[in-house]
Amino acid sequence: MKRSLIAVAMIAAGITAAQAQTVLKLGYATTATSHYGVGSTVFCDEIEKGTQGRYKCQQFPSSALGGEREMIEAVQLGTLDIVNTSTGPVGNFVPEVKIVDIPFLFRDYAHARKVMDGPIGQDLLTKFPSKGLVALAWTENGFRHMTNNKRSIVKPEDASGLKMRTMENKVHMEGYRAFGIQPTPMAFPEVFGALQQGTVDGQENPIPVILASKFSQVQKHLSLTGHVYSPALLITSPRVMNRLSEADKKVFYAAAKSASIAQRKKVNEDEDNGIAQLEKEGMTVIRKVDGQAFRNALIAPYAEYSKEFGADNIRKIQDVR
Ligand code: EAX
Repeated sequence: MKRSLIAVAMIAAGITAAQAQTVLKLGYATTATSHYGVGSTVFCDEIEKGTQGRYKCQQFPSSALGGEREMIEAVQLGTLDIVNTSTGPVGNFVPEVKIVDIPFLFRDYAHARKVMDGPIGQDLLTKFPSKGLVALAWTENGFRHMTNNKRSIVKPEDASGLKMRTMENKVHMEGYRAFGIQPTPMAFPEVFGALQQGTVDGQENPIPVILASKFSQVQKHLSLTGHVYSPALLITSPRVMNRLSEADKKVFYAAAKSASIAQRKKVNEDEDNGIAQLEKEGMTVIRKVDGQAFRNALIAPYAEYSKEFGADNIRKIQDVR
């Protein structure tokens, strides 16, 4: 009799523990071994450990759940719990964020990361809840570079007339038009096919994405334009956060911070080793790009950006040291 009571108690304990475990679906655009995968895995490991297994993730890499805009919509609708996404389509949901997508706004990684982790970046995170989203932390995609199949790009004239895939991002497209590019907005899952079929001549992405997506198989030329910094974000929803205890909320925010550190470290590694790798895979790499010529081409778009975001807000970002 006593033995069966213990057995029942143990089964009951097992059932409640299993029942108590919540599996959160987390999606992102690139492979599980890419920078997004590394960051997301650190996040998932830390929330599982920090909540004694009460929360864990099911990851959906490689755009398995659709493009980044679709995944953000799904988080808003409640069919997805968390997305690790570039800011590409985020401005369509939280317009204030678009300011960080201005080409040539950031000098280098140190400047960009300082702005994101500082008062300006943290203030932008407060703009999400009113849109049915919760931004846990800034992760990172990286500085974007141009690839194409037609010719090497050293100055804007070389990019002029090229049909380039862009993210669904008006700030980017406005700038790229000033380089003479024909911007073609497209969700990320369609990019490899479009390059392969020649629907577009080229695209622009950070080294970690070009590497992870094997774009060397469908693109000849890589120019290290570094024409825009591409931040990323771990985004969830009030629906998920409201279920968490205060202690678990702390675990989630701390895990997101660790994910940011790990993802940035992976971006650094890919930047250090990836260009030589892409050359080995057959790409022609232009390292010496005329950055000033690209900046000069942006005078008119910057006048528009100043109207949209305020010249002082742009100056505040540029002045961060
Ligand atoms: O965030 O769409 C893009 O080009 C992004 O860089 C990609 O989805 C990774």
